[in-house]
Amino acid sequence: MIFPDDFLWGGAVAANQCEGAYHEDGKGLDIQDVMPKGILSGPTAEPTPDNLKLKAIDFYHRYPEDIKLFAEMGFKVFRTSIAWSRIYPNGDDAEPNEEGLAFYDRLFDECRKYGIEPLVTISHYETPLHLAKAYNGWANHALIGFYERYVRTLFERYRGKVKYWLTFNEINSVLHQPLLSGGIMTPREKLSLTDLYQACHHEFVASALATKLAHEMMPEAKVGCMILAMPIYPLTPAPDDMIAVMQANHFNDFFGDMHVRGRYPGYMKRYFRENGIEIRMTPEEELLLRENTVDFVSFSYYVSICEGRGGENGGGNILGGKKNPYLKASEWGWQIDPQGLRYTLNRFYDRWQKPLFIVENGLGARDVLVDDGKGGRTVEDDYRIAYLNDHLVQVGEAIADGVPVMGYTTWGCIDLVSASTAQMSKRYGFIYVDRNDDGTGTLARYPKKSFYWYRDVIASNGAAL
Ligand code: BGP
Repeated sequence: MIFPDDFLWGGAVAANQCEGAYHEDGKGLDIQDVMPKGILSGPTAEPTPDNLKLKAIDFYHRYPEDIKLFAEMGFKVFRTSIAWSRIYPNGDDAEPNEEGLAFYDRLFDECRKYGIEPLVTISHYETPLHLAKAYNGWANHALIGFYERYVRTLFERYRGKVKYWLTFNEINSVLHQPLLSGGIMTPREKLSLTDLYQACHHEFVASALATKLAHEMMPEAKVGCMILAMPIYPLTPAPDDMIAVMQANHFNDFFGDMHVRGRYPGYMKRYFRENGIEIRMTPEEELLLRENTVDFVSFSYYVSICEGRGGENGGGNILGGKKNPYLKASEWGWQIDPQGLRYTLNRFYDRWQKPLFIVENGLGARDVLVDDGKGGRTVEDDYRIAYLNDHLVQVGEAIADGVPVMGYTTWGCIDLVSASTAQMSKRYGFIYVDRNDDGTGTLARYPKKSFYWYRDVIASNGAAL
């Protein structure tokens, strides 16, 4: 496998799933602090002790140890998010919280100490709770202004330290998980299609504003959108099924089209027309979208699904999907399809002609800690090595196909709290964290077998695959 010399190998996490310290140093509450069951339940009135994210893996205090381990693996890049409510505790405050800003200074400095480039998600499923409660999150136009103030603060503070920025994690998920993704308190079934697409519009405008500001304030910055990607295959060769696939793709491609082409595509205008959806937008917003398109497209990749008549539900991730009889699935029913990653890279590059960055990929599994025979403990996670190896081989194929791939960050490079289940037992890491679903555990870190495998892959720039 031949990877470019400057290929950005690394790993990814999100603040709410690893930091903990949910009300330290002036942090306000965010929606995750009241979502103890992940996407499986609605918000609680206030943080409850069963919410593992309140402490998570205590990355807030243990980050020097963790970054050191990432450096041992040879990471070139580390993707994390900034918790919005550490910077603006309520989201609509007039002044930022200095202690929150100082934390990320320390974190980015620690990365830079080892030559690790930070890749920052500005908003990763962690809308400040006050913005959710008082404004109904991204359903409200006012969020654009609060987000703008927040990103301006970030860019002023971290220019020179952070070059790569992502505006919204898995932006297309807002259609499916409005609370998790957009801080929208109104339950999904009570939201009209107009409400949902209006929220998308607000995020598009905010994303374009962030891109504009980044380019003005940090000439060397690269800004990307971030999409939950999944190839969709027809259940049969029936032309009807192929059209169903095309239409299903539109609902995800729409988000990339808005960021790369900067205008509403014809297929969405038709959908809006036929479903009585009317988006309020100003000519200034339309111009902003057109003039501030992204530098690269990033995406998460875990599964592929099927579309068409019949079929059985249950093959997808948080977006849902139909089963593919040719694929095996993880314990949580997420279908495993390494070739789908090559296909996705090719399809996205054909469509957008922008550099691509795989910022999430990995296998959630129940790991078992065992003696390593040398007095320590480890996890023999050959299944994870196989998953990642198979996917990276397909990344290599896509690069050979001529697709410019900037880098690859495995999801949950250290075990963290799962977004969908809100539990620890769905683990992705190269590093095991001793914490259990009931909250017990020492929080000690143990490199797994995959830790050494990834170290060799990076050291050989992919030749070891
Ligand atoms: C993506 C999210 C992540 C992450 C990952 C794995 O949707 O961007 O935050 O958690 O999926 O999902 P899970 O934790 O549900 O297995």
